[in-house]
Amino acid sequence: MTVRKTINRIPADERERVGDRLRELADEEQSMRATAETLEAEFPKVRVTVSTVKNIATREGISFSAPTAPVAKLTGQAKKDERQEFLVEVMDKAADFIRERTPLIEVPAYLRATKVEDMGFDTPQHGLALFSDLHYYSRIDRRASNGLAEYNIDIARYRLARWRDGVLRFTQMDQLVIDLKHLDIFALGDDLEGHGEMFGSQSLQMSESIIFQVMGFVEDMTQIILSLLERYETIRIIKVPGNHGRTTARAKSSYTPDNFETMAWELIAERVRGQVGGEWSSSLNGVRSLQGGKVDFFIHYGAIAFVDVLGWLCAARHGHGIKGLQSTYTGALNNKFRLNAIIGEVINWYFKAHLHEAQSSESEIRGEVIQNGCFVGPSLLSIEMSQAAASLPSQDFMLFHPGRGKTHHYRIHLDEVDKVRQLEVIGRDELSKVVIR
Ligand SMILES: [Mn+2]
Repeated sequence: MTVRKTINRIPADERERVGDRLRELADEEQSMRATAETLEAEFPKVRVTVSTVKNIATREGISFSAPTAPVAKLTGQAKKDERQEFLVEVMDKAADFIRERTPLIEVPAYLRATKVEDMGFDTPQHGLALFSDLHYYSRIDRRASNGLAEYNIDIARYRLARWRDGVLRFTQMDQLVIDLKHLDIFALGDDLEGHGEMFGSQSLQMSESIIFQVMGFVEDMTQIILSLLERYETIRIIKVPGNHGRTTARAKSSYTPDNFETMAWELIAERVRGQVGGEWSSSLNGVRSLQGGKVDFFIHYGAIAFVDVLGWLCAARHGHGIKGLQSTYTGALNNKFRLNAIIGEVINWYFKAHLHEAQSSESEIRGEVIQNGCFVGPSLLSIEMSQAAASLPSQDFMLFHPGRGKTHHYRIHLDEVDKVRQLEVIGRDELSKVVIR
């Protein structure tokens, strides 16, 4: 017995003859079933089923007036044959589909390259590090939170050094293949805990007065910035004020330029200038800048900074009074959309801080909001409020490309779980028996 071929597998001229004959049979008011049977009898090399007839009729616009009798229920061998035929037809159709499909574009040669010089990483990129919510000299007593929050100057200094090392580590990794010589630091505020009267118990939750906070921060931060020059040729620092640097007790009475952080960064810049040079100047908008040395500073007295990073427009602010990304009409996204309108441009990257929780959202074409984490980790406030929250302390670090924008986004975690959360469950473990004297 010869194996019949499906209609698509026979030579074109024979296919045409089948088609012509099909049209004739349809004109003779044959049913589809009768047509299929006649065609199978007349063309012994072709398999013609009712569905073959139906497909050709649909494609050629041939209508069958005679109704097709319902299929008699097949049993035994007939049923098996029918199934076999159906299977062959499906496989033929699948083979045709694959044959007629255009292949995807090939993997480019530079992606198959094994030598770095053939890989095409020849566009210089910039690093971009967010720095915020250090709250230097804040003291969260572990005993006040039952171990769910703890922070003090030793923890803060450890995490500050760890941030430096994290930035240097990712930089080192990327410098193996990328031309990466410049770092932008966006200092988004709350470097210090504050003057002690921002809220009722603040003075109980800090270990130094504001002036000593400034002195300690200036000392350490100067050293940190200079050590980042170990892997970068140039650094640019954009500083905006945070709410914890304010000089008034209440936020409502606060005047943005009066801020202890702003003063601290002027001192840091002056100390850095002594090591690596630069000249001071002020813009008409009051931006205090130190430029021309290895580290440029742009210290803002207003709340929001606008910065061009390799052609991409970035906005930076602390974000006091602005909710996070989960707040639909009143949060950071809404604030960004409004700011787009105020300045008359789509801000490509909008960086904020304040809420101590890392978040990001890309909700526009070429527009993203990135909320930086913090150094503190959980606090009394974050644990005790109704929307209780805790996350590992972190800071975001990115690489920017002139054509592609943000290409890398790292999160530098600053501590380990057991340092951030010290859970005590009475009756479960031995921890409750330890007496701290
Ligand atoms: Mn804040």
